[in-house]
Amino acid sequence: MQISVSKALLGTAAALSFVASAAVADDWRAWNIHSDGHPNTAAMDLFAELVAEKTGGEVNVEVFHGGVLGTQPDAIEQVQLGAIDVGNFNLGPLGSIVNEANLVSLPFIFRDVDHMFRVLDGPAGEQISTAMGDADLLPIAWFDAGARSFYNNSGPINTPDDVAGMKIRVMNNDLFTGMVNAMGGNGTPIAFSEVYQSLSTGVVDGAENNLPSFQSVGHYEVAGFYSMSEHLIIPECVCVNTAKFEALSADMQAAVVAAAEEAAAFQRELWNEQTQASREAVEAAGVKINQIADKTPFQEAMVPVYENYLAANPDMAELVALAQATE
Ligand code: GTR
Repeated sequence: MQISVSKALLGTAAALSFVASAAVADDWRAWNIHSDGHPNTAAMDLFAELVAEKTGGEVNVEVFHGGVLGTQPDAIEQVQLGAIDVGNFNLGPLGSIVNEANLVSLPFIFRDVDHMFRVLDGPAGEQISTAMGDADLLPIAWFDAGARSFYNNSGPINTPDDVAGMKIRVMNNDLFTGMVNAMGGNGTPIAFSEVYQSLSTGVVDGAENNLPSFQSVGHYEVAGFYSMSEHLIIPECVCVNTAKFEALSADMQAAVVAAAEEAAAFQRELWNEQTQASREAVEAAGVKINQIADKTPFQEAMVPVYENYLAANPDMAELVALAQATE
C-alpha cells in the first residue's frame, strides 16, 4: 500500500515537473547583422550555446545572422514589441529610440574604448541601462565595437575640410547626419546591407565604420582610403525584450546573464585580434590607411553639434557632464 502511494506521488511529481518545465521552456529568436567571420557572429553563437547549457535547455536561442530578420532599426523595434526576443545592437541606431543611449553617439565623447567601458560600468551606464530596460530593450552585456573612422575612394581625409562636399553614409541617427554636415559634408542614412552597392555605384562618396566591419562586408573593395578619424566609439549590447527576461525565474535570469557576460568577454578578446587582422588584410589588398596627425579640428567642428543637441535635449546635459568627468 505504502509503495503504491509513494509511486503515485512520484508519478504526480514527475508529471508536475514536466508541466512546470514545459511551461517555462522558451525558444528565443536572436538578431545579428553580421555574417561568418565577424567576431560578433562567433560571440552570438557562443551566447546561444551557453544559454542552452546554463539553463539546462529551458531557454533556447536560435541566432539569425546576416540581418536576415530585418534592418537594424526594424529589428530594434521588433525586440521592443517582443516579435524578436534578443539582438546584438549597436547603440547608434538605438539612440533615436532611447534618449539616454544617445550619450554614446556624441562624436568624440570618449577618449578611447577603455574610457567608454568605464563610463558604461559607472553611474552613467546605470542610467542608460535603466532607460533601455524601460524601453523593452534590456541590455544584459556590452560588446566592443572599437572606433569608427571615415573611408572613401578619392583620397585620404586629414581635416574636416576633406569631408566637405562629400556624401557620407551614416547609421540611422540625426546626430550622425549632423556630425557630417557640421564638416560641410552630406550625412546620409542608408541601411548597412546597402552600403556596398551605394559606394560602388557612387550613390555615396564614403562611409564610416570600424575596421572589422569595413573588411567583413567588403567595403574596402570599393573604398581605398581609410582615415583614422576615430570620431565615434559606440558600444553594442546584447539586448533582450524586457518582459521576456522578467518572465524567467531568478535562476534562469542569472543563467542568461552569465551566458551573455561570458560571450561578451570572448567577443572583446576576439575584437582586438580581429581589428589587427582586418587592418593587415585590407592593407594587403591595397587600402591606404592614414593616421590623422591632429584631430582637434574635427573635435572643434563638433561644437555646434553638441550645442544643438543639448539645446534640444537639455535633460542630457547631466549625463554628458558625467561621461566627460569620468576618469
Ligand atoms: C557595424 C555594427 C552594426 C551596424 C553597422 C552599420 O559596426 O556592428 O551593428 O551598426 O556597423 O554601420 O550599420
